[in-house]
Amino acid sequence: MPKYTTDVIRAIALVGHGGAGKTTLAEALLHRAGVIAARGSVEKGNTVCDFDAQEKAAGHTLNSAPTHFDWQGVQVHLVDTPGYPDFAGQAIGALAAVDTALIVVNAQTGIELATERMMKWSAARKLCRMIVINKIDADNVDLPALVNDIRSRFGSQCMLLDLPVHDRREVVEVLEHAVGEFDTGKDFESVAAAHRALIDRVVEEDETLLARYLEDGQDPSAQELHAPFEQALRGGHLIPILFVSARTGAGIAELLHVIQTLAPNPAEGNPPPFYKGEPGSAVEEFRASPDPDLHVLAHVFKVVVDPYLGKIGIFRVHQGTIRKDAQLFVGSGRRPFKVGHLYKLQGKDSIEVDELIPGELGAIAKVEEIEFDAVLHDSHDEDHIHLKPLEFPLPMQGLAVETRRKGDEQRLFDILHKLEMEDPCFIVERHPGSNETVIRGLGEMHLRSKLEKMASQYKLEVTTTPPRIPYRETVTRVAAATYRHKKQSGGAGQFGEVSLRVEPLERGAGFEFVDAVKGGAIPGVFIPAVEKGVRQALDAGVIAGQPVVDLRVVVHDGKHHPVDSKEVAFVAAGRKAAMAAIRDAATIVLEPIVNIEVTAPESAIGDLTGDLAARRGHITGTGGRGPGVAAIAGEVPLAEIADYQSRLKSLTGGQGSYTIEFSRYAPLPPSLQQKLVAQHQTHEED
Ligand SMILES: Nc1nc2c(ncn2[C@@H]2O[C@H](COP(=O)(O)OP(=O)(O)OP(=O)(O)O)[C@@H](O)[C@H]2O)c(=O)[nH]1
Ligand SMILES: [Mg+2]
Repeated sequence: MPKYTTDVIRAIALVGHGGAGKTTLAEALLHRAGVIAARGSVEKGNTVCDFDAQEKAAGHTLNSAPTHFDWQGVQVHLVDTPGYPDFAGQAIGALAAVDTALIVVNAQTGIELATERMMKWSAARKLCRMIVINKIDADNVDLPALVNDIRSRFGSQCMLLDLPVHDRREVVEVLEHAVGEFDTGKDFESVAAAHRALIDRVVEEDETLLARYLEDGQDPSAQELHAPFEQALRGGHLIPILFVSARTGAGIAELLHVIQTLAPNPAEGNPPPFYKGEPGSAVEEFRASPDPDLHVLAHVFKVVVDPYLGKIGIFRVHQGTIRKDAQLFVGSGRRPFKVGHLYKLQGKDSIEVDELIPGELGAIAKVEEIEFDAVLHDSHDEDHIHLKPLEFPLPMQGLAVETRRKGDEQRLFDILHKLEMEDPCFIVERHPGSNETVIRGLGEMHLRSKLEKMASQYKLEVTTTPPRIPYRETVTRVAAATYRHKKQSGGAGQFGEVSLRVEPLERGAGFEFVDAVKGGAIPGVFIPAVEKGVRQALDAGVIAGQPVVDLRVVVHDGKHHPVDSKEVAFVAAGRKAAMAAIRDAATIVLEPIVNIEVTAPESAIGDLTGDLAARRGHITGTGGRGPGVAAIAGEVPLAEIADYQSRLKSLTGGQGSYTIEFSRYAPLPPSLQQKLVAQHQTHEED
């Protein structure tokens, strides 16, 4: 096995909209690099990256898939990611594992939803970005118009690093090629002009170089340009645009050359945003250094639960060298685990290796403590290091699930728990009150893929129903109440009196409990009991049976009895006092509002906006998403879209799709609130 050093490592994620050709591009790169003898296709279901049965059936990527290959002395770790917004969790996770994001754009459809999102998300992670325009072989593509579009949308720092030539059958790199006998046709300006623009930009990063260049007009050497080029990438002052056809192979060798010579190695990218600090204490930035001889620091960016191999943690090494048989800790865990086998992944294949150096991506299996976002390390010095959390959309699309067979309940929980571990945008909620188990994801397709996986991989059949809407209650004015709990039954009595007041807090603030009792009116030992009672009242809800949020409860007075005061008495008094105050505090019901993004044929947009308006929604934007396809963005109450999938299907002839994410809680209109309150009262009386 060849020995590598970190400077030859390149870690790259292929990101971008669904159908842009990321998986096909990965296939072309792996083929060109000699990893696979023949190129598979998404249509045939035989690509390296879409190896999962569900992906093959769906014809698109559902999970991120790490691969690796060697090219002219560099080792490239390439992660293919899904483009569909339903599976965004996997794409966002991969951003934590690379230095470079290749944002793949479909030449036929231009800038799409995920193009914009990935440009934004990868910038937020300070990744070096390159835009790869794929499908240049296709008919009716207008590449200059697309480049203009990209530059006007993302800025003039998006610059041509290569150009399609000879009828788009080939591509020529313009940093190294100053001039040349290339026929750029009517598509683009000359190679010379693109070359000049690029050099002008790169030399700006280095004052000495710039001064010399201005004076003698000579191009700096490739070697001299390297460092300023990396600096421009790191700073986001340069976002190269490249052209490829994953189908014909045009531009693939040039892309590999760019990866080899210009994509940053782990030391040249922006350092990963690590923090150090014990829970609850101040945190400070921590600089991991891609040095193979330091302590180990690796970050788990993906977890897979395999029916045979158990839990597989897929990680990137940021510092130190992980060796087979080493002892590693997970986060602040006290007990180390032994690295029995160490792997590099190649789609579905795990290739056993002896060590992984900084910059590399790898995997370990059968370690139960490993979880998504965990930091692996080999010394207690690094117990409290974590990576700046990735920002994931908050899943809101819900389904209540129940097993078909009685007795399968425990299995259901176990399986849901496994699915939850694998996907940061999939969550499972248990509602003890209603005994409901609700799964939440980003869209209907997302949840359907989980149900399919439960059926095929785990052989568990479930029935689904729309879940209850997670309403909340909140107070809108200050109100106070006193409650005395007194019981005299036979022997020892119970006595406790609580005076408290409730105060509204801003939306999202949650719950604050303040003990303002003076002079021991309620002895300190009973304050936790009062808080317990208050929390019981808040959890159970007061006017509509929904949890009460965004309020401060200040306990300011009370009474106790030297003999009869007991914990139970103060729990009861706290609960009842809180309920009384909340009843008096002009309490309202809040409902969840979600951001919705609908993609559908242009012809259906009018109907869809009308339909959303009728659902109390409001549209924040509409826009083109490629030929004949449009997108609508807006906000809508979650309660109004329980049946949206079937409506969308009928309005678009099955051509539409949508995703939702949590936006905020907002007051329920009074008439709807009355209905909910009345329902709750009848329920209480039953
Ligand atoms: N004409 C042409 N078609 C291509 C090219 N690359 C990919 N395709 C086709 O585009 C479709 C989508 O390709 P994929 O590779 O699955 O796209 P993806 O970006 O991985 O899509 P997701 O996994 O859904 O995010 C497939 O039908 C490919 O055959 C190309 O360079 N030219
Ligand atoms: Mg794909």
